[in-house]
Amino acid sequence: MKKIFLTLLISGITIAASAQGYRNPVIPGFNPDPSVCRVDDDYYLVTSSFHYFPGVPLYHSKDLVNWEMVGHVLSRESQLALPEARSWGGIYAPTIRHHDGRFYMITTNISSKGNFIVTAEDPRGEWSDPIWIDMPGIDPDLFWDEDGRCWYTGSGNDGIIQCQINPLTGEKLSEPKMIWYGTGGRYPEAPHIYRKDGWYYLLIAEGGTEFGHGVTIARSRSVDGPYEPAPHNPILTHFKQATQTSPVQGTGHADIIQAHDGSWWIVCLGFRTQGGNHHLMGRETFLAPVSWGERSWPVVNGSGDISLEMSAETLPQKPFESRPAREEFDNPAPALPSSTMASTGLGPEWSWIRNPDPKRYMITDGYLRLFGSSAGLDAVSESPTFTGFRQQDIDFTAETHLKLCKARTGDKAGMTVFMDSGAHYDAYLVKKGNDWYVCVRYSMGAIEHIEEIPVRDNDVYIRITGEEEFYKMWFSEDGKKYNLIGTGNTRYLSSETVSGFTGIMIGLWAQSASEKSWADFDYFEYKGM
Ligand code: 6LW
Repeated sequence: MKKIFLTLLISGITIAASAQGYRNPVIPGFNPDPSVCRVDDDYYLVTSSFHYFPGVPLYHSKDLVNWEMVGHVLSRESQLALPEARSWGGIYAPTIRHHDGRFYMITTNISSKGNFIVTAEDPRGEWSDPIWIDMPGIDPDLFWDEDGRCWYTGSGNDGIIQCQINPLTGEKLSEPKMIWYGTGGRYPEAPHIYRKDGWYYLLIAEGGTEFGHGVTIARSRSVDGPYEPAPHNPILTHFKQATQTSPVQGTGHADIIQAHDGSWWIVCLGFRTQGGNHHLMGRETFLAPVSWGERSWPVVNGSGDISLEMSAETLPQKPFESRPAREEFDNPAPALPSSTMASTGLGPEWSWIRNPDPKRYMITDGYLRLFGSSAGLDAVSESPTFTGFRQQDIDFTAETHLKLCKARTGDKAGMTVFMDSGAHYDAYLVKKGNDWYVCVRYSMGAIEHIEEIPVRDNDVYIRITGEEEFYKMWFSEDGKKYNLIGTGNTRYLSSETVSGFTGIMIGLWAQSASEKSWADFDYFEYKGM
């Protein structure tokens, strides 16, 4: 039961109910490298997307706790080419900022030409084509100084590199300069610059995005340094005795923001461990309060670490209508302007692998219709017929009902828990001659194992359940009685086992050598426990 504090403001009897406490992660599932900006009392947050399309998910909030996914910044191929990108390629960390009435998002496409900016007046609308910047490295940040100069600060050459730029042309206006190497952790990265009380603050991440991750900060009287490190670095880490047994690990890659009520907050990435020291849902977005303590250095959550249950007093909470657990595929989602995948009718929570062919996806007659191609889930360069939904809970149930139409021998379709091309468990229907089988496939690098059970016809229900140690695959012929057909250890699909920077996507997929068949999915249901 949340205690509600009622605050009576002197200027009038205005009752602002702020809530006590919230749950982390505030944006669950594969949402790493968060960056946040504010316009009045609207907050916009972006995360990395690697080889998934569209790129750079965009979230909106009124209170930093409740977030709604409003689309993607990179929604067209002219913004996001992902040639042969893998789960450690494509789009790395983004930064979102608002300046003089315009939104800017800067990021890196390591599978294309590197660092670039896109801009928009309406963040939910169409963003510009890329403005490329000839700077090395990743994790670019944009900062406008009081004199109007715009500074690019990024991670490159084993330190933090900076130059003045024209953000509308990408032109470099000063010689690049190394401004800080961090406090000695490997991979000093994720820089952001802030101006407060006459200081320039440089926030970075060090230690690498695994268990040794942390956030450090330094400050200077001039934007290009020299920067003096805080005495209490790392200001946020779980790589310390007090938190190495916490269910939250890997905290780092952060962005600080002042809320519209004057309070300060930090968003960061972290991951929830399961089955020992493994994580499956990728790095997720967490929130913590910041206080400016002694000699005006920021202190995160009082102790420099965070938890799943946070007791901080929040902004007045304004939750959004939650997404229905079951998507019936009978109402195409409103198309985002100029989005390549608008024609599919699928909402922003769905993602594709590399640049998909929109013609292979459509919502028609109340079905999501997928036209399989010869590319399967093990493809490393093409875009298989697949659309994925982020796993957001350790314990969940995902379910669908499909019919495989005009199928030839070998054509298949089903559901998958997908970490990467060589790391997924699939439950699917396949045609062999005149017979139909439901199969479970364990794909773990060079190891593949398939089990099959004969079924009556081309119409089956498939369910995948997740828990701490296992994914379990089920099927039903009547939608009532489900039969367990497979059990896979979560650890063999974890980021620690597979590497890469993404997280599990629960995918609907189809594959057809003949390219003449299609799969009709009449619903997808996801319930977190
Ligand atoms: C990102 C870097 C990092 O660019 O991992 O955790 C890289 N931090 O800052 C990919 O997410």
